[in-house]
Amino acid sequence: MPEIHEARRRRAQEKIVEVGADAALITSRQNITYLTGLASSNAAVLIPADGAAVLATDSRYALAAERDCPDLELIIERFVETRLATEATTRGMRVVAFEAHEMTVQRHAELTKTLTLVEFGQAIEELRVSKDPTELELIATACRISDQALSDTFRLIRPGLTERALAAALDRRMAELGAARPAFDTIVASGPNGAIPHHSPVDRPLRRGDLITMDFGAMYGGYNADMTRTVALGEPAGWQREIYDLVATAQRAGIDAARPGADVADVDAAARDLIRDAGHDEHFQHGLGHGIGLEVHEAPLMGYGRTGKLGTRVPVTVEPGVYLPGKGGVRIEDVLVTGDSLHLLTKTTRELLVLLAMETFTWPPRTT
Ligand SMILES: [Mn+2]
Repeated sequence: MPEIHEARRRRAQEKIVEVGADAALITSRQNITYLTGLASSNAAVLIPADGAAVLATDSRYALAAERDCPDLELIIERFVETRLATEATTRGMRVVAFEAHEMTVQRHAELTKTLTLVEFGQAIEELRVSKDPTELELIATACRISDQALSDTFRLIRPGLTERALAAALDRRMAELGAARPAFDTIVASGPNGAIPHHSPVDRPLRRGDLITMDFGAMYGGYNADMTRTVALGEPAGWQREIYDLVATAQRAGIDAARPGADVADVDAAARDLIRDAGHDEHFQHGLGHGIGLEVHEAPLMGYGRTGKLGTRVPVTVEPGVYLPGKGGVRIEDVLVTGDSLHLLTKTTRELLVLLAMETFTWPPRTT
């Protein structure tokens, strides 16, 4: 929808004027998608402070660019940045704002041969924080696919199934339900592996008595979901139920605190203080959550030491965990959208699911 992207570029132009540049050279892949509609692994866009934008991408994306960005001046060229630097000079733009966090030292050196570069900061990322209805609908769809894939995969969970097979089953189900791809490498962490927050699935077979943490999400229409559930395989031990209930209570407190106007450090504290008061301070060391959209992790980041207040229509995750080295762990994560009322996009129950499948599963299935 070109008019949406044009409106976004107009807001970007206000930021370009603010930093005193003649133009901005946008090189972040997600920012290019946000401002033009094009998803390309090799593109850059030159946005003048005043006037029409110029999009450069290579021939592999020419047809997609003509289709998705009919309103833009298009340059098909492999060396997108140097070409746009030349275009800027030719058109009398000398001072160009650039994205330092999306630029190598080498490319920067090349561009400064012809341009005066000034830092644009994360101006476009700031525009992206609060989502429009189209974006919220895409994120909601990505979350619906994730919820459904999890619910369809529960029945597979039984002793003998490996972490890797369970992760593959989740990924496959998300694809069948319409996901473009998993938003990130799916985490399945069982038993003692659950103590590693970002464990990569291995060939460990699930065992009765395990807690199993699944952290995954679908990507849909360029937008991401990110959710985590921890389930028990067989009746949980006392310590397992205890940390589960603690994390669930902390997560609820974090969700309730994530309101427009709230300081991100206070949202983090709402959950973290409960975990600390239960004696598990050292067992929860990562941030409470993050914004989500075109990127899985984007502004605002919610953790201690982070600053800023939540706005409205901001999708954020809330994902406290407790990790006991050598024993296991629990994490529960949802996506909510800030607003006047509670608006959770991931809806799978947060009660502890106790899976009682008693037969052993062989993977891959035996062929006879
Ligand atoms: Mn997350």
